[in-house]
Amino acid sequence: MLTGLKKREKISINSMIQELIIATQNKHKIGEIRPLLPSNIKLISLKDLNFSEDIPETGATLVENALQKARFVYKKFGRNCFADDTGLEISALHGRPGVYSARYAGEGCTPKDNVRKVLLEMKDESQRQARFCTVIALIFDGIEYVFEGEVLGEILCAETGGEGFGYDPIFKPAHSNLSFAQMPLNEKNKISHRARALEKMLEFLKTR
Ligand code: ITT
Repeated sequence: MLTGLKKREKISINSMIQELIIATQNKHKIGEIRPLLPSNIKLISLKDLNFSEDIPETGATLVENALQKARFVYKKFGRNCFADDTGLEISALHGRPGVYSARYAGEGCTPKDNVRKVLLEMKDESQRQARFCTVIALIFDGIEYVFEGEVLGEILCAETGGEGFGYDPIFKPAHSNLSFAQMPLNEKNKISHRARALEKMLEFLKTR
């Protein structure tokens, strides 16, 4: 049985815990985000809620898509939630794949197909600058907030490294000798687009 003091402590700790649904079906994103969260934030995945459908993302920008995914989940579950929409923007390809990063090689394509398509399009290109951008849309107590993070870098000429996911094997952040796929998760998390957007959201949540 809890003593009066212990009970009070437990109640005050529980009232500090913020539950947040992460509106993604991408397990790699969850794997990157989870270790960056403080202990007072309890992350709830769509799998925890037995929800396995794809969430529509039909917007023309990362912001529109992130908001669309967060609104979908907020409407369905009525609980605080956030969504991440990420794009790889390559200067020589006029910002492509950008908002089309997930299905760049066509409907039903795999991340490998997308990487191959980028490598092919960049085959004879000497200007290889690119950036990853993540937009996080948070719906907290019914109000929408947007946070953005980016990392600049370049597209490699071949896939390098076995860590990470998606375009990581062909993206080398500026000031690094390693591709994202050559870095252990904690190194990618120090500088990534997603970690930077998340940091802004966590700063905001501290004030709640
Ligand atoms: P959700 O919409 O369910 O969150 P998704 O995989 O469709 O998952 P996005 O539209 O945000 O997510 O991402 C587009 C694609 O960009 C994604 O499928 C990955 O292949 C790639 N991608 C996203 N974040 C990445 C990262 O940190 N490193 C490498 N590739 C990434």
